[in-house]
Amino acid sequence: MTRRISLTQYLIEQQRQHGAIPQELRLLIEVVARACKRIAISVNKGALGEVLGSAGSENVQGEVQKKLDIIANEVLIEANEWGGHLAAMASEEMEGIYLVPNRFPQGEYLLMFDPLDGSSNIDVNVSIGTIFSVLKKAEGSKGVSEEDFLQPGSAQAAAGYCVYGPQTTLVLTFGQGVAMFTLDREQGSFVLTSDEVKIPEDTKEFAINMSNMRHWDAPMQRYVEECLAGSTGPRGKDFNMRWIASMVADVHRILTRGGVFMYPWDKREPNKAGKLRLMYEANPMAFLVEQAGGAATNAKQRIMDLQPTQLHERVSVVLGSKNEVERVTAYHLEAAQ
Ligand code: AHM
Ligand code: MG
Repeated sequence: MTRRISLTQYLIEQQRQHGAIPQELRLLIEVVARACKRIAISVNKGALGEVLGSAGSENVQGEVQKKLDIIANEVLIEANEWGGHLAAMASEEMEGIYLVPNRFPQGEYLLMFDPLDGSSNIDVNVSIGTIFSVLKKAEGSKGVSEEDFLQPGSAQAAAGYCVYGPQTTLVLTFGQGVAMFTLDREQGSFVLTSDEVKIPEDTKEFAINMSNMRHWDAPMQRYVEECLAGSTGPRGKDFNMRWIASMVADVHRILTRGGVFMYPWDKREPNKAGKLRLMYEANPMAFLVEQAGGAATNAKQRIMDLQPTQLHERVSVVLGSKNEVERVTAYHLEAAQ
């Protein structure tokens, strides 16, 4: 019988044998995983748990909040505030940072999350997920403010997501590869199901919201037009397209079988760099994708090199199979010259 490795065991082994993670970080990830299990339970209840539909409020980005967006945010905060490993948290659903209350011990880590990504899919029973990114407060910095969070993605100590789909899967990186864990509902624990996640360098599958095509810039249109031209076009091969409208689910497919995911800048709101958020969507996904051998850019530069200036900053995203990401990026750099 093959040995089943639980998330707890995996994390302890990472800490002990490989020295890959400090104890505090291990505890933090365990707490995040526990919160994800609670979110998975609410997601699964659906209409029976009265968790569907709008909450009747808007978040800082002016998006309508769903009941589950708020529930997931609360679950993550409640689970993480008392453990002693965090200094503060930040979320897509909260305008400012959330300081660990004084009654709890303070740690050195900073946790950022999109509590429920793919909100438009909640009510229609399509995969959604939680995305998270972990940073460490700069040494010697007293107290904690929004400034402490404004570190490039390359400074992440850990990142991951949990996708609530036909299976609940937790995907993690500490900067030494990517591991996937599947939730065993009977046991109530995450079990390691893949520890050498690799994205193939080449692919014939792209993911983009095609309905926005007329608004993209010329290099983006060129790339997709060439894919659509298939075997008789300049690429000489047929491409397939997938768009789930949940970044977690689209990235999960790419980590599983390759592909390229794009949410580019477009002309409708030229002052916005893109739709997705840098700190708690693009950076953690870029970290996972690079650790699996893929690449992630904003169509010009490596995402993890970008210096954030705001907590809720947006960014254009191109990530996945390396050769395709490099091609999209090259088209943009060529056009900029
Ligand atoms: P959300 O964080 O409010 O759910 O928005 C992010 C989502 C991504 O998961 C997904 O890739 C994208 O928005 C879908 O956008 P669109 O509705 O344009 O297809
Ligand atoms: Mg969201």
